[in-house]
Amino acid sequence: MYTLYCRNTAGSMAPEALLAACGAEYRVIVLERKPDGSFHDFFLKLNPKAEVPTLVLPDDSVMTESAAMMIHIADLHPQAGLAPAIGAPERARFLRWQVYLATTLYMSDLRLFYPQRYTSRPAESEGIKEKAAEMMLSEFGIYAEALGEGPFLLGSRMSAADIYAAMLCTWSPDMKALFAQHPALARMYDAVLENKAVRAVWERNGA
Ligand SMILES: N[C@@H](CCC(=O)N[C@@H](CS)C(=O)NCC(=O)O)C(=O)O
Repeated sequence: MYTLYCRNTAGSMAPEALLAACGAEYRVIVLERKPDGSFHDFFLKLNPKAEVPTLVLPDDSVMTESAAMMIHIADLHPQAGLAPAIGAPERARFLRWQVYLATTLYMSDLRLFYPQRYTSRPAESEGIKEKAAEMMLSEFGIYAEALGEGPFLLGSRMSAADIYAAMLCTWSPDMKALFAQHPALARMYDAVLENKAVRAVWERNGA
């Protein structure tokens, strides 16, 4: 059984949806902070960065880093067909864009929502936020281009990377405008949300 520490609608939503789509046995623990805002010691021991998602695997080892989780979980459940196998021709494309999403869009989102964490000079926060919003749009544009006709990254076959990209879309400050600008993202998002397991996780998260 997997244990996923999460916060609703945060970076844990994609690994949660992937676990569900794979039919894996898992439980989610929605993380609560202590009244003073700090984290409980047990969680800091699991993840010194105190971030979600944090995943405890069935063998009790701990995993952090959402992109690594998406790849690992999908690999462990080949019957779900949510990652091309090692050596398959589409594997490189899948890895490339899964890692792209985590290292560009996810990071821009964090700067947009928590600009004060990226500077020691509070007066700079607005500038960090503005630049992050600009970068997100350009990074989404590059991804939309990569999707082509899609609807998924790998054409007609959904993969873990699509679930992750759909999560990132929900963090866009204006999803409607984003989809109007990039119909490929809208097509991908709607196609991902057609998956019943994914939709149920979106609903549990209140997304
Ligand atoms: N590189 C990490 C980033 C995880 C991350 O930044 N998570 C955010 C939520 S989306 C978090 O828990 N931040 C700590 C906080 O908000 O206190 C990953 O991909 O898993």
